[in-house]
Amino acid sequence: KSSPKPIRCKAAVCRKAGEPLVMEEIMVAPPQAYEVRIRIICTTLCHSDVTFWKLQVPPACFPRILGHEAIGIVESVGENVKGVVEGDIVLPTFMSDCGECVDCKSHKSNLCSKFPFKVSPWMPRYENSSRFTDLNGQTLFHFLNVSSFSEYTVLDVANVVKIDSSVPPSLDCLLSCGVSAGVGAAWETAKVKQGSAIVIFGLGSIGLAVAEGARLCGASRIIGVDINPAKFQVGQKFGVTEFVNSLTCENKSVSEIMVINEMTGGGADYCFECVGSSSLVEEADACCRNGWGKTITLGVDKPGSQICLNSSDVLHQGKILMGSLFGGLKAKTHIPLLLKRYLNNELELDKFVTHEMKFEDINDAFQLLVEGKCIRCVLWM
Ligand code: CXF
Ligand code: ZN
Repeated sequence: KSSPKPIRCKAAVCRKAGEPLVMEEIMVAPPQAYEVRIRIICTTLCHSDVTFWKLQVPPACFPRILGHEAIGIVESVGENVKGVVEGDIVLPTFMSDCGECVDCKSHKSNLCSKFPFKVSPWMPRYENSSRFTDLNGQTLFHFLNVSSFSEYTVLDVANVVKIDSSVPPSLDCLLSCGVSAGVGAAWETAKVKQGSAIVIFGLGSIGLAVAEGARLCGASRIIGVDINPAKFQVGQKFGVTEFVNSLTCENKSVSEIMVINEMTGGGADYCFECVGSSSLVEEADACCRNGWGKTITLGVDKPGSQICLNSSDVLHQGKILMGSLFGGLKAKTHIPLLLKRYLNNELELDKFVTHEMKFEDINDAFQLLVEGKCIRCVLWM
């Protein structure tokens, strides 16, 4: 078989922070060893795409191809690629799963230590190496090991999960990031027990996915906390049973007025911070029950922000605080299990898709997400 050639295709290039993406023809180089080149079938937008579209300071870099929730079909493979062949359907994941390091081999972690998570503009296995150029030969940067806002992209084999094709692609792609992160946080990181009372701070897409995960785990009370009262109605579709409007707390915080404490008779079993505010992590911790309450943080605050907890409270209260990247899921192990749960009519993926559009209309999709008008907008290539 002849070796793969560069491909010319369309991509939505982010040339300047906050400016509309530019649909252009680009060149996608062949996959190197341990890499696969895929044709994207469809892609969705996650809030991190918006964050890195707007960001003006490092690690921002332009021109860049954003996008990290997608599903694709393998067009060609580089040397030494095992486990996937041309024609396979694969789900890209921003978290690597090399399968070989101590951490990937342990069931206790999803944090690959061969390719530790970072927001790099390059391919993970090769230093300062991009597979994208524009038609003037200028390098285009990668994003989160995926860069799916392009008809073709190149991924490391550690960042693709082979999946069977019985689930519609528009639902598959949800599992690349946001929905997996939320569902996994309840299921794998917190290991929510049946009958528990949980609190979700922030009912955006991630918070709603936590609710879905908690519902699947059999939580009996799912309390949503948000500043937007309209979020209760949305949340109910995802299993939210009660709502606290944190704006109507007489200028006090949710923990100060003890509302969660009262509702749950002493504190929640689990709290999830889904906004990305370190002070909300402190709030979440304060709303957990002494002795066994667990707080899970999923939100991303500004670089360098600190969480401040009183040390004697920590000692006396015996609570747990855990971070959850990608819901603690090991991409190659857990994504096929989530798809199985969808096929068993347990995991409800359909309700996350609120909009569908053509890839060309990607700037409209950005607007919808910025204005908080969509959960997931699927873009068809
Ligand atoms: C996020 C995960 C937390 C750090 C920034 C990127 N991944 C995808 O949205
Ligand atoms: Zn994401």
